[in-house]
Amino acid sequence: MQSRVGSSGNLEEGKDSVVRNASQSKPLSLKLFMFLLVFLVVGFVFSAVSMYTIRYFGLHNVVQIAQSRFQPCFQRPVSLEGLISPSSNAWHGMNDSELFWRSSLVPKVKNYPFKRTPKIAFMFLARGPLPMAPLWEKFFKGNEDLYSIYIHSLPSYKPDFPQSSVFYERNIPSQAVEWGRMSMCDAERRLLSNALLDISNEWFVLLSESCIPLLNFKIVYHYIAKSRYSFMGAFDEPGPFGRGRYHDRMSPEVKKSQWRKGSQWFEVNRKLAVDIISDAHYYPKFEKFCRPACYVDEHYFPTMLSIESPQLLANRTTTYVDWSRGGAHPATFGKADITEHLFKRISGRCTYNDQPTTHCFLFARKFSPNALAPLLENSSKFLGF
Ligand SMILES: *[C@@H]1O[C@H](CO)[C@@H](O)[C@H](O)[C@H]1NC(C)=O
Ligand SMILES: *[C@@H]1O[C@H](CO)[C@@H](O)[C@H](O)[C@H]1NC(C)=O
Ligand SMILES: CC(=O)N[C@H]1CO[C@H](CO)[C@@H](O)[C@@H]1O
Repeated sequence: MQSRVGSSGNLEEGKDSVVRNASQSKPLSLKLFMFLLVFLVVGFVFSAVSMYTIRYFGLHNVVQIAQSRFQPCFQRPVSLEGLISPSSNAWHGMNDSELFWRSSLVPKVKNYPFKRTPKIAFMFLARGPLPMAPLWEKFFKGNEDLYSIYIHSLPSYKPDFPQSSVFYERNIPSQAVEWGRMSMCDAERRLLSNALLDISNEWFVLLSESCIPLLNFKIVYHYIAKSRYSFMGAFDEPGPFGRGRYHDRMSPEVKKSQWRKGSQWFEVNRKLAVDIISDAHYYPKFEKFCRPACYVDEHYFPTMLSIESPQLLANRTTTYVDWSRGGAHPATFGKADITEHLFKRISGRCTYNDQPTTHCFLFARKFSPNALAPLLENSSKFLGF
């Protein structure tokens, strides 16, 4: 206490003495003038010498090195944190080439030096709003460490999810998409790339705005996490809508016997996601020769992955869709369709980890917005959550 009071008192005294000196005799200011003159001359000589040495001995390198040595003082120290903690906002400033390059980086050391809880990335490919959002909110509730969400919508669409929503700030930088064109695959790759930025995302599910979950989160998570295979639909279909869409000039990268077809709505693991976004071998062929009416989104990933990693594929999708009504588009389920009968009907015959099962589907489409209310009301009965 005392010393603090004392020192501030000294400062006050110093101020007083400066004021007094200013009005004192001339010899002192002459001395000061001489001192400044000497200082100026020394400074001039020094700068002349240093200019000379820089010009003739290239000493500017020394200056540069000295500068670069100082830089780390002004930057944040390197840490793992920035790489492993995902950003709460899915938006970023990277363009596609920067994003795809960044998300193709794969660690070579297999053991993580931190606790990594593998998550499912739910990737919504939508035009604009997500009419089924309240049902998804209910589905996700209580499983916060096990999922992440990404939305690709029309670039003009302005999302308006409230801050409390799981969809808040989950829109990624997006571009226009045309049905059945390469821009559709580009959007899917863009979603995968964004989801790959989060090192904890291990499985990647593509969904549309008309999709709903058919089971509760725990069952869905377990089903995907315990599967030996990724759920990419891939089959060889003779006839005009299968092999008929193959173009001879896609050879030798893709032979006719390697041509596959499958549902656009897939689930892939991290390895396959990286393979998809870093592919430069098959992409040009599909872009050039799979043109309408080829529907590239039904062929590119199934064909490419069937050639590269057939042993990793279940060759089926887990997203149910009803083609029984015929026509070019599948059936849409509305309010009147939301009955116990519908969900009993959604079963099939398939294999899970090489065992036959009737539990083939985790998601279903297409549901119209007016189906939301009866689904929400009866979700515990029909969907188990
Ligand atoms: C992304 O930005 C980089 C650097 O400005 C540029 O070289 C590259 O062509 C851009 N890529 C795209 C797809 O716009
Ligand atoms: C999927 O199909 C490929 C051939 O394209 C095959 O090698 C693979 O074993 C199939 N997967 C399963 C789970 O049967
Ligand atoms: C098909 C069905 O069971 N619908 C039910 C959904 O929930 C509402 C409200 O609880 C019931 O009135 C419906 O019968």
